[in-house]
Amino acid sequence: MSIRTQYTVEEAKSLFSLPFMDLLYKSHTVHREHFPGNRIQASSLLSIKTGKCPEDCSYCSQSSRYGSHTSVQVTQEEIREKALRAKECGATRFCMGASGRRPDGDDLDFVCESIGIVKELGLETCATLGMLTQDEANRLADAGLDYYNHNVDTSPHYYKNIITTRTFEDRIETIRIVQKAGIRVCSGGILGLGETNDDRIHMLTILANLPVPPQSIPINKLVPIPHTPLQDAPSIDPFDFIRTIALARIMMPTSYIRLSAGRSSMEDTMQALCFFAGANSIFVGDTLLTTSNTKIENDKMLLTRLNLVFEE
Ligand code: SAM
Ligand code: DTB
Ligand code: SF4
Repeated sequence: MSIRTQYTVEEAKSLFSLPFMDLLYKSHTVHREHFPGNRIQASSLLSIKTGKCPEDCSYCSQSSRYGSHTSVQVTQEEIREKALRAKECGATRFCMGASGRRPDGDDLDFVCESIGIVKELGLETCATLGMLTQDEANRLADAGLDYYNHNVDTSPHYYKNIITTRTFEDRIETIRIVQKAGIRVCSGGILGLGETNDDRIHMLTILANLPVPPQSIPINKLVPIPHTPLQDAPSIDPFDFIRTIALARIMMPTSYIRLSAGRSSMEDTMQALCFFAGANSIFVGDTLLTTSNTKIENDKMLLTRLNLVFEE
């Protein structure tokens, strides 16, 4: 079956504004054509270098502009322990995140070695380290990195309201570099930054129209962080959030859609609707990068109540 991935923004808008039930019926049907039902992939996160970031991303706890003045680095022993714990929680992928515009100093050597440690435990690896040169991406590929996370976050038009120290184009360029190195891409966005539905639709259309769409698409709900410019951002309408997931599923039918940050502030019923709309991945574990995640006991209970199982 040929899979359609080229969409105009106008086509995406008409999908997004279908009657809610029609949109979910369509997205769930597309989901079942490409994935088995009732299965959720789980990933786990660890911040390997936290804080003191020179970038000004308005949502982030780690920017030095909003008070993060110290940098903390984990050891490889801690990485091994956290990866083992992630596996116990049902994760099949372990994502190592670092603050910063791009890797510096010994960062890349450290990550390349850590990839080996995590893979030895039988987990897939993901890293999110900011911008990369082609040489750095090639080194990560040689070390066996499975996925690289690099979010576009929002629409090109709205991007400059959220981050001024880099551009939307910079993000796309790094995605291109990662793909050229043969690493699978994880790229999505954050909802609740004050953007409109048109911004959300535009962001997804750009991702879907990439020469190869990201294999993994995280949809984050903003976790408001005190002292950042977005600390009081109004929370997004839940139905618009669900519509955005459904649109991502329809336009990127073979990608995993991850219901990412922000699950702690969602009712179980809201999460269930997101899964019905096409989300088939979550982050498990006590913490995301710097903030709390849902408790694994609660996630397991939710899966049981919905007869969902973790993908192995
Ligand atoms: N420093 C690297 C970079 O910016 O590419 C990697 C780490 S960065 C924290 C990874 C992603 O986490 C960001 O691109 C953003 O999409 C997401 N994120 C950060 N803070 C968030 C928050 N408060 N709420 C929701 N998502 C957030
Ligand atoms: C993604 O899209 N979300 C994750 C991961 N990729 C790196 C990060 C969420 C961070 C939430 C805020 C925090 O814990 O600092
Ligand atoms: Fe730095 Fe990444 Fe946070 Fe932006 S999102 S401030 S680049 S750690």
